Formats: sequence, structure tokens, C-alpha cells
Amino acid sequence: MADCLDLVARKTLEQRVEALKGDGYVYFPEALSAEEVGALRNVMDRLEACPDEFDRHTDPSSRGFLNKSINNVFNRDPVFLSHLDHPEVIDVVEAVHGSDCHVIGMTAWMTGPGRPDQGVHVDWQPLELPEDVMDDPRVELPVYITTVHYYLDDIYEELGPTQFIPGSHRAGRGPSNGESSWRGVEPRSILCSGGDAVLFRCEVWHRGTANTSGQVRYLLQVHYAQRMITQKFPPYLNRFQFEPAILSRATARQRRLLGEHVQSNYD
Ligand SMILES: O=C(O)CCC(=O)C(=O)O
Ligand SMILES: [Fe+2]
Repeated sequence: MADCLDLVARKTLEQRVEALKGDGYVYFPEALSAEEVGALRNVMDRLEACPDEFDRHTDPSSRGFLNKSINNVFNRDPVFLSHLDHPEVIDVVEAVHGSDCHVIGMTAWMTGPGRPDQGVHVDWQPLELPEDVMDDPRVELPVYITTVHYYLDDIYEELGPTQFIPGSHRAGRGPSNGESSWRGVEPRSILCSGGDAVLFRCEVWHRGTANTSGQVRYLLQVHYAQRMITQKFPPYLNRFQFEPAILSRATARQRRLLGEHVQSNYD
């Protein structure tokens, strides 16, 4: 069994930013109430995959295990709007990406029994640098993209926790050819409670693990980025449309996060 990570609740914005920059991730206990978790799970059960929007839905009879992932759920139900800018999470996101940052995706993801281990990976490696350059304390790469995971179950090893290798974003590269540890540190599991959240930067080495339980894992992911990084709202070429009834309920900050920016470079 993999070691689990110590889940440290950082109290101040500065400490949270420091954890994201130093460890590659930061933990938020009880980000969501039990009611919010229940409401999200209910909507996720109801949502249907739209292949045009790059959603996926396989079930045990087709691909061996349930894998239902619905993109851009902020456009599917108003229940998701408030999760674009959870008060504590958004402060860290804006601190690292800038006050004009935006959401590049929001995915509701259900993974059932039989889901295999992912390989250890980075979500995106914006820049590769030699490790001795990365070891120089003067070298600090911008945080280009982050993802927050809202866990909607109490997570235990058999349910398939996310695992992280703390500090591995300082490798200056992603893992190669099945490499699964960095400087002797193995991936370690986030065993948290339903409603807890973890925000991580795109270049930290991590993976989702096998679901060997009899239960489906429910996860809500929100992806954020510096404004200069494009939003990923398929279908493309003018076919993605915001749902007016949902957009009309968004706050000014939520609208900005969805793309209502003031004019800037290249606009
Ligand atoms: O399933 C998880 O916990 C993590 C998933 C992940 O890292 C990915 O799909 O890129
Ligand atoms: Fe990932």
C-alpha cells in the first residue's frame, strides 16, 4: 500500500501559495458542505455525455469499467457556478495566475470499479529545464495552469486516490518511460474526506490510481490558467454556446472566469 500524504491545512493565503509553489499542491479541508457534495453527486448522476463536447461515457459492459466524464459542467447546471470561485481556492488561484486568470475547463468525473492505475504524469510541462538549473533557488517558474479536485467521497486506498510526488514540479521535465518516482520519492495518496479539495500545479508528478472497491468515485475538477492560455470549451469553431439561463445567474467574477475579460494584449 502506498504511503499517504500528510494533509496539512494551511491557514493563510501566503502559506497556501507557498505550499502550491513548494510542494506542488495545497489541501483545503471541508471546502464543500455535505449538502453541496450531495447536490453535486445528484446532478452528476443525471448528466448525460455529449460526444460532440468531448464527453466520455463507458460502462462495465463496453470498456470494462464505468468512466463518465462530462466537460464544462458550468454550462450544464447552475449548481456548478459557485464552484468556479470557491472563496479560499480562488484567492490562491488569482494570487498565482493573476487577477485576470480564467477557467479553462470544469469536468465532472465518475470512475467505477475496475478503473486501472494511471501512469505517473504531468498534466502539462510548459517548459523543460535541466535539473541543475531547476535546483538553483533563483529559478522559479510561473504557475501556468492549476487544477482543483473536489472529492465527493471519503477517499480510501481501494477507491483510487490521487497520488502526488511532493516537490516533483522542480524536476524540470515530466516522467519518462514509466518512471514512477523522483529522487527516491514514490507517489503518495491523498486520503481525504468528501468535501475536501486539493489544488495542484500542472507540472507536479501525479496520477489517479486503480479503483478496486465496489464503489464509484465522484470527482469535480476545475482547471484554471493565466489568461494568455486558451480556454478549452469544445465543440470548437463557434459551436460552443453558453446557456443564457445559466450565464444570467453568474456573478461578475464568475463571468470573468468564464471569459468576460477587459481588453488586453492581442485583443
Ligand atoms: O483521477 C485522479 O485522481 C487524477 C486524474 C489525473 O491526474 C488525470 O486524469 O490527469
Ligand atoms: Fe493528471
